[in-house]
Amino acid sequence: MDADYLPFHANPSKPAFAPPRGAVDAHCHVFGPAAVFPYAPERKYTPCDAPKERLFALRDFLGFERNVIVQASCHGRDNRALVDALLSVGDRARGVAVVGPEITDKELEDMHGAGVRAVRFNFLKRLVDNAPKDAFLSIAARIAKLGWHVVVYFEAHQLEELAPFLDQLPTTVVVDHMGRPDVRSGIEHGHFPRFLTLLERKRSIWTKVSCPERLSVSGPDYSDVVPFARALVNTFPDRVLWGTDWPHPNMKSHMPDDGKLVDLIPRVADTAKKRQALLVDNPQRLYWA
Ligand code: 0GY
Repeated sequence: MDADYLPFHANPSKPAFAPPRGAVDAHCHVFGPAAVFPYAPERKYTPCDAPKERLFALRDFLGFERNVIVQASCHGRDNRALVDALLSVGDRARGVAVVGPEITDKELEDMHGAGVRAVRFNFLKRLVDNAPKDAFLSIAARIAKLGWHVVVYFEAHQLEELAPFLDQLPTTVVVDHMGRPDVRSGIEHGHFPRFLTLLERKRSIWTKVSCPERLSVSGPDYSDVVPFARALVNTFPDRVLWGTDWPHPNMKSHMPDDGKLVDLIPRVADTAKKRQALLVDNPQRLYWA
């Protein structure tokens, strides 16, 4: 593990909010254990091991029933830890893989059998050396045939440049962490209005109202992030997902208490109907239909 890497919270609090039956944590990761599933040579960080057993124990403790596990950059294109976690819980998890153009149709079909339903294209320069759009488009055309979708991770300032690429994707597209707005700008200024316009314009684009701990400037009650998530939940109630982002790689300021993250949900989705869509019906439709 890197010297400055913060491990996940050892004793998160029990949330006061009880998620509805069938609730899905739609953004989380498994890391290693490195002795079994080594980290990728090209990785930009070396995390603390965060094995599947810890993830599934957290799922139960927080009151969730299912997970969508997202391949993170520290495992590169080696999806073995992800697939192993998926196979060990059957229908209770789905996966988002990272693949390159070298992937064979047989490998994609095997991943589908394990529960993978999407690929992730990561555009964060601090996480990946390159993000080849042409290769991504050819991968998207192939995975579309399996009924999969695309998850994209970028920062708010990259949206303008990426919009034509997003327009070319033939599948549903899920944008990680609300497109990473700069919360100091407020919801009516900066890049966030452009993101809202994109979702208005394209019904195939969804987003995760996740990662207040990464976006907040005000600190661990995350009040400054709530208006962004509320705006998305209220405007696009059938195209939003929620996730813990456990084990929260690359946090520098603090490590969030996962129970407190769950307790933010009623502030973001203020009716039972909105919470049912956010936590159960939307992920069910996208990952389990
Ligand atoms: C996240 C966020 C981060 C890391 C990754 O693939 C990754 O390594 O996604 C980050 O550092 O912002 O969603 O886990």
